[in-house]
Amino acid sequence: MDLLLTHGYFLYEDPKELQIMKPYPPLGILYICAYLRRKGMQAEIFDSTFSTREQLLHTIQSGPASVLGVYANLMTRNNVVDILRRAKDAGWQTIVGGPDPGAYIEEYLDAGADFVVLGEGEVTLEELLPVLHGKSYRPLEEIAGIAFRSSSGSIIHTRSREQIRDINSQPWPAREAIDMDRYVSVWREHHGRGSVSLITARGCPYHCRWCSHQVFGKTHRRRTPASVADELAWLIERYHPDMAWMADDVFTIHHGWLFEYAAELNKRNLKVPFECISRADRLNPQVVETLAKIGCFRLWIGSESGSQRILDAMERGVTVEQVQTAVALCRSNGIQTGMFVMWGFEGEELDDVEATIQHVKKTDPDIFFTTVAYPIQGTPYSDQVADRMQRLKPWKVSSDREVRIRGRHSRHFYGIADQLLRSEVELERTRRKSSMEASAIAEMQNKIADLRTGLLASSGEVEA
Ligand code: B12
Repeated sequence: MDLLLTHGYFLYEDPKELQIMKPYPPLGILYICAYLRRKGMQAEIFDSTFSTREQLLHTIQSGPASVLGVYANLMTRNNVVDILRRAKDAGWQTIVGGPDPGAYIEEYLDAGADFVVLGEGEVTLEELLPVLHGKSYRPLEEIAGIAFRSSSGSIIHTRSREQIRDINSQPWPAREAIDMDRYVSVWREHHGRGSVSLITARGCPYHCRWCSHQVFGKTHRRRTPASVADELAWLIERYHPDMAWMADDVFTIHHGWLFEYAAELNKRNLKVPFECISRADRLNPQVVETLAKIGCFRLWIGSESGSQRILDAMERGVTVEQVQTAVALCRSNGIQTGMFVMWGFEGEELDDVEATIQHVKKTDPDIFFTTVAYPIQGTPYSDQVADRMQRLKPWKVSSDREVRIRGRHSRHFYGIADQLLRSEVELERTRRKSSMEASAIAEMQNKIADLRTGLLASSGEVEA
């Protein structure tokens, strides 16, 4: 075997996901595997999602040792660090890639990675693996897109890896290398329908200050509508899913593409319900109507804040009104909406929190998720708060989420804001349905008044 690919995500160690049970395979390593196999290399995947840490370690330790490539994001970091260390101990050469390592080159090299791959992994591994297996004597310094330690211990960072120009020429993810049916059946078991994921583009050109552009920069490349339709048709034939998830950062980024894709699906009489993520400014009546026609049943929109001041500070490039209009458009086209809300971005004050509460109440999405902003290393937001940021645990055993930002409102404050938001939205929904007794409504109003008092009282609490 030339390369064993894995990732550090173990579903059975994730109590939150065990309740949600909506797993998808890691497309990045599946793409790499397919590419290397096409080039005649022996690449395999140990998909950790449904497996245990012990099973992975057993595979590593029982050898024979070769080259291990691990995908890491900020959440899987501590598992990945553990895997790298164990693999080194068992004699493997180790490579790490994905969105987290490029932002922490030195840390990953110190934690047991022989190489950090920056950007897309396909071509870099095609060039690196023959050197590691002694089949090529090309100097490592000549291989673009890697960082490693020289024999003197200094870190060598080679020139940037050029991005794959034509992503259509790439083979589809090597789903046959993993137990893909298990993903579909877990979905079906827990949600009554099986789901598959696919991706139509790489990279996002927007510049929201908190978002990581570590792998693809701010570029954007799309596959052809026909190629995506081919993959979808094959997925349906091979795995019989009941729905799909288009895993793009912004699915409706290119309207012309979407209309062509819709025509392609229509021509083939292909329709499978799907969900996707988009931005409010990339939605209009024709786009939403098209989405509905091709089977979109739920659209996720990053709404983030109801305060224009904060949206502008995030460089989100979207207005509060655009979000409200987009959600209403979806509703009138029978598409459910999910909204992401972010608390605690730089400069957020009580008025902004209140604006967000009023915004979500007014917009009334079918679902919304909230998070307290966290600085992903390498983002403008992270640079902005760097001198006030304190890691709560050592890097190796934490993620970029476990940090304190001096001067920001306390976690307690955002906890109350969150409860207030949920209570306000619930009351608003109840009122709309007019299904609740007046006494119950009064009780909810009292709870809201208490929460608002609590929010005000805690607004002076800041992180030390
Ligand atoms: C789909 C997705 C998810 C899915 C994951 C499902 C799955 N198993 O794939 C879900 C919804 C579950 C999810 C959750 C989260 N996600 Co997410 N997600 C994405 C998204 C939109 C697409 C991933 C994808 O398929 N990309 C396409 C492939 C081709 O790209 P790739 O994975 O980066 O792989 C390429 C390179 O990285 C490299 N590479 C990858 N692996 C390896 C391995 C080796 C050895 C080598 C050499 C190279 C290499 O080569 C690959 C091919 O070119 C990305 C954004 C993006 N566009 O990538 C965010 C992204 C990965 N997610 C992110 C985040 C923050 C999260 C969450 C923490 C969010 C949250 N608050 O809960 C969670 C973490 C979940 C977890 N426990 O791991 C961040 C990660 C930032 C970081 N620095 O770590 C990203 C980059 C979004 C962003 N721009 O901020 N996510």
